[in-house]
Amino acid sequence: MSNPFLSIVIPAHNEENRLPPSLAKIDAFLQAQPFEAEVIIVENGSGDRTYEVAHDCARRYACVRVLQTPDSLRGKGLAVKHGMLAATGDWRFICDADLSMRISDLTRFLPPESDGYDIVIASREAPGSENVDEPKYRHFMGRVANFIIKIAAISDYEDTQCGFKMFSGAVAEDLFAVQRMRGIGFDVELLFVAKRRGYAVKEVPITWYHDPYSTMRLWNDSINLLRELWEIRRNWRQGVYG
Ligand SMILES: Nc1nc2c(ncn2[C@@H]2O[C@H](COP(=O)(O)OP(=O)(O)O)[C@@H](O)[C@H]2O)c(=O)[nH]1
Ligand SMILES: [Mg+2]
Repeated sequence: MSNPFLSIVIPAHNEENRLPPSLAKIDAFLQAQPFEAEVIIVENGSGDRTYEVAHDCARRYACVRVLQTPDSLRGKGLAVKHGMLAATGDWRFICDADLSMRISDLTRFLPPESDGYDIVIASREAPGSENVDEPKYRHFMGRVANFIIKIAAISDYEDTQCGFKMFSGAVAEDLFAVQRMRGIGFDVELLFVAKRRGYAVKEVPITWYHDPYSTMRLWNDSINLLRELWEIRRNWRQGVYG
């Protein structure tokens, strides 16, 4: 297959249970679309059979392939960068393994809806969005994180952290080449650099179905996010992003 229209990049860490049902939904959706697509699973740092399960899925679905980051250290940012730069689609979509939005909503991130935009991000806070089954404490933590992100790095968005983001191929090549953050600060970093580059970003309100299983480590990931926010500012001052 040469240069598909769409690449879906799925970061996967300890996802042996959630990957198979999500890939079944994604494959069924893609089968019904008029365009070519590839799905790239990027695993790292798992303590379970995620990598083997991903390969089982790749054998079942022709559009799926599996990558691992070189040093097998964990990190969502590391995995997404690896997958996005390996992808060749005209449009490239980051997609959490739990698929906590309706797969049919994917068309809202593609032309004609994305016409005139370089990046289309899902938002759980924009008018028209909905949170299904999200516990109050999780929502509160998300709001605190957003408050800190606004002060420290970028104040344009109510939700930088949602795991569904579309990039045009050219913009993905540009942004992911300079992305440095290995953890969950990578979304902020991408949007921070995108703003400085003048890329046009669209927010799409989505219905979010909360999945109680989480690969996040509350304390570690929060501390890492703070550190990465600081690193983003330092990198910018030092001209790292060009
Ligand atoms: N490759 C990789 N993926 C990760 C890592 N941490 C989280 N992810 C993926 O990031 C996505 C979001 O994680 P999830 O546990 O759903 O986060 P939550 O929705 O915020 O609770 C999932 O696809 C995870 O497998 C990591 O260290 N490496
Ligand atoms: Mg999730």
